[in-house]
Amino acid sequence: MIKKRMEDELNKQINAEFYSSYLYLSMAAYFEEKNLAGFSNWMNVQAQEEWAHGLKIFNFVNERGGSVKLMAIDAPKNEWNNIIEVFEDVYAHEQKITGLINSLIDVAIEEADHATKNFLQWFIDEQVEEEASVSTLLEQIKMIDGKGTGLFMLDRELGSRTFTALV
Ligand code: OFO
Repeated sequence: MIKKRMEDELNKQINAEFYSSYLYLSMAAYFEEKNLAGFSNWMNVQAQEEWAHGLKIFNFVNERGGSVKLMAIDAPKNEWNNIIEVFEDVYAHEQKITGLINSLIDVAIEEADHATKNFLQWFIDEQVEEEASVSTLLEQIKMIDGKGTGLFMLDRELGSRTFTALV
C-alpha cells in the first residue's frame, strides 16, 4: 500500500503530465494555423506521449492500492512570437519536468518506497531522451533561423513522426 505523501506527489505528477499534453496540443494548434503540418504533427505526437505518461502513473497508483485524484488542468500558453520561442519553451518545460521527477525520487527515497523509486527510473531515462531530442531540434531551428527553405525541409521531416504506445 502506498503512503499518503507519495500518493499525493504522484497525483500532482499525473496533473503535470496531463498539463504537458495540453501545452503541446496548444503548440500543435499554433503550428496548424501557421500551415506547418509537420511541426503540428510532431507536437501532436508529443501530446499523446505526455498523456500516456500521465496514464502510466495513474495505473501505477491504482496498482499500489492508492487513490487517483484528478485535478484541474491549467490553461496553457497559446501565442508565441516565433518558432524558436516555441522550442525554447518546450526545452524549458522538459527541464522543469525533469526537476519534478527528481523531486519525486527524493520523496520515494525519504519514504523508503523502493517500488515507486524503481517505477520512476523509467521516467528518469525518458527525460534524458526528451531533453536531448528537444535540444537538438532547438539547435537545428536556430541554425535555419526558424525560416526559409530550411524550415520547409524540417517541417517535412517532422511530419513523419508517429506515436508508439507505451508498453
Ligand atoms: Fe512526460 O515527459 Fe515530457 O514532459
